[in-house]
Formats: sequence, structure tokens, C-alpha cells
Amino acid sequence: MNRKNLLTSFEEQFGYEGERVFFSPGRINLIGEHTDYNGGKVFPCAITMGTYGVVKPRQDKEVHAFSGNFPAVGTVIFSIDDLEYDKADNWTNYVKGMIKFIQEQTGKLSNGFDLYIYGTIPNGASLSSSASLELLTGVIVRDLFDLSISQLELVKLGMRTENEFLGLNSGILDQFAIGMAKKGNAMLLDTNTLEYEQIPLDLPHHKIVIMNSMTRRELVDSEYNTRRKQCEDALDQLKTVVEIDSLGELSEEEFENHKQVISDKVLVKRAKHAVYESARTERAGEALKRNDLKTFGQYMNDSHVSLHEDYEVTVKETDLLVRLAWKQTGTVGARMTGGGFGGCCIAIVENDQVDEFINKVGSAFEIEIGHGAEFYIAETEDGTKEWVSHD
Ligand code: GAF
Repeated sequence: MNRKNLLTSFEEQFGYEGERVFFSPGRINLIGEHTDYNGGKVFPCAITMGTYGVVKPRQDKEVHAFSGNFPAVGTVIFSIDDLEYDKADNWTNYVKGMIKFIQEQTGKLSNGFDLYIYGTIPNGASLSSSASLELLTGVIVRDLFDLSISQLELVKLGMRTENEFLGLNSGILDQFAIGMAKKGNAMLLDTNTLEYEQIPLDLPHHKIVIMNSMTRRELVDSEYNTRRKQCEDALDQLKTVVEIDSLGELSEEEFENHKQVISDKVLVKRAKHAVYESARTERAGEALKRNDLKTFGQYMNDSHVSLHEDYEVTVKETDLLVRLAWKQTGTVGARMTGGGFGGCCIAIVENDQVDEFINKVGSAFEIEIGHGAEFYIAETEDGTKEWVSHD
């Protein structure tokens, strides 16, 4: 992305020069899916695809927001004294939610700002374009108005925006990955304690290929909320026989010993996934630390199987991409990433096999599904921050 182009776009939109430029990455989750709202482990990293924001404070209390990705929406204008969810305000609801919760925590802002946004994360592809925008807004507001609020607090407000403003009962995975990332690393995070370890993602002989199925199921949010509720119901039943506050606290063995108290077969499957996936994620982190990529890849594959069979959040398209990836020479492991019901998968592939991988998986996918997939090479990135110019 070219900084000058971003500043020019701001100027074209608002008629004067923008002041500061910020960048917020997207994320992939290497493993640890649907564990974050179960107090389990996750293992994401931030990526170079992300959201850019150019800003300048205003004299009044209005925010004027324009996205280069949604020019048809036009400039959305709202006051920082009136921050209610409004469907018509489209993507700016994420901006509104963040400002609302930041104000709640730090006190009223005195001024609004003009904001030009441009994102390189495909929407609805499970690479967290929304959390990227939430953290972007949070860091902009904090830095613009010198607020005393930490990056971790912004991460938590991002999750609140998602939960309380947008109505998606997500966990903290996406906002944490985007807010706390360090280039060159993936984070092994315990979502119960928020303790985490930056583990070098040093793969000199491999690339992480993101495979976008270019598909997104209807009702993703309600399906997501249903999965969470099913886990909560299973937890309530387990609590009658074992002292725990979250599924993530159970070992696989403890789960097997107590699972008979869960009345419904579907709930058993959901809880099983959460427990086993969390354990698998911890082991995958250990494997990566000792550079045992083969074992890491096997855990990725197991994760996908569990998301398919027990959690049932994969779809025909993502299952196909992963199956095709598994068949390719040079694939270490492959799985869906993010919330599921379409979106992206990831594969770790030997460097010299990547071109062939993309050709073969891409053409077989297109023949079977009837439309193409997109492929991107993942590169790690730092968490959300100002893009400081060095010229
Ligand atoms: C979505 C949610 F936003 C995350 O909190 C997480 O639950 C993920 O799905 C599944 O692991 O990205």
C-alpha cells in the first residue's frame, strides 16, 4: 500500500490534507478454533493484509467516515454524543461501537474526526476484517486524543463492540491477535487467563498459503451464537459433577470420564471439540517451539477433522480445499481458519511446491465448485499502530 495514495484519497474526499496514517492487520488462526469463548487455547498471528486509516481531528463533535472499499455507501456522518447502532450506517457501526465504549471508559471525547479507510482484507473471508477495523478505530482515537488506555484494554473493548454493539457473541481471539501481535511470531494465548507467549514463526523452507473459498453461508452469526450456547449448556451439565468454570479447564481424560452427564449427543460433540482442540493447540505450540513442523501439521489436520465432524462449522467448499491441500506433495498440514461456514483455509506448504499447490488446488476446486478460489501467501505483521513516515 502506498502512503501517498492514501493521503491523496483522504484529500479528494475531504478537501484538505489528512494528518496521520494508521494500520491494523488481519489475522489467521494457525490452530485453536472455537476455543476462545470456552476458556481454551488459541494460536493466531497477524498478517500483512489489513486496514489503513487516514485521519484528521475536527473542530466539532462529528465523525465523517468514508471507506474506499464501499464508495457507494458514501460519507457516513455521526456525532460522538449519539452512538447508537444503525444498520443504515453500514461498516461504520464498528467505528461507532469502539468510540462508544472508549468514551465509557475514559470519559467524553471533546472532538470528532475525519476518517478515510481502505482495507486489503477480503470481507466475510474469516480473516477478521471487522476486528481489524475495531482495533484501528481504537488506536486512532487513543493516539489522536492522547487517552490513557492500553492496547489490551482496546482489545477488550473490540470484543465488547462485537458482543454488545453488533450482537456476535465472539471470544477474544481476533481482537487479541490483531492488537497484540509481533511480526515474525504467532501467539499461544490462554483465553482463560489472557497469559500468552510469542512463539517465533520461523519457517525458512515453507510458506503459509491462505486459500479463500470465496463462499460465505447465510446466518453465520446466528450459527456462531448457537455453537457458543451449546458449549455453555454442555458446561452447565458438566458442572454438576466437576468443579470447572470453562470447558478449557478440562483435560481430554477428564472429559471422557464425565461426558455421560451431558444429556444431548450434539452437545457432547460440541464440548468434545472444545476440549480436544484446546489440548491440541497447546501441543501444537510445543511442537512449533521444537521446530517439529510435521507434528504441527498433523495437529492442523486433526483440528479440521474435529471442526468438520464434531463442531460442524465446515462447508463443502472449505472441506474440499483442505482435502485437495492434503493430497498435494509438500503440504505439511491444512485446515479451515476462523469462525467457519465458508471463508478461508490455510495450508503450510514447502517453498518449491507452492506454485504447483496453487495451480492444482485452484483448478480442481474450480472444476468441482463452479467458481474459483483465491490464494494469498501469509506474512506476519505487528499489531495495530500508527504508520510513522520516515521521509
Ligand atoms: C470468529 C470469532 F470472532 C472468534 O472469537 C473465534 O471464536 C473464531 O471465530 C473461531 O475460533 O473469528
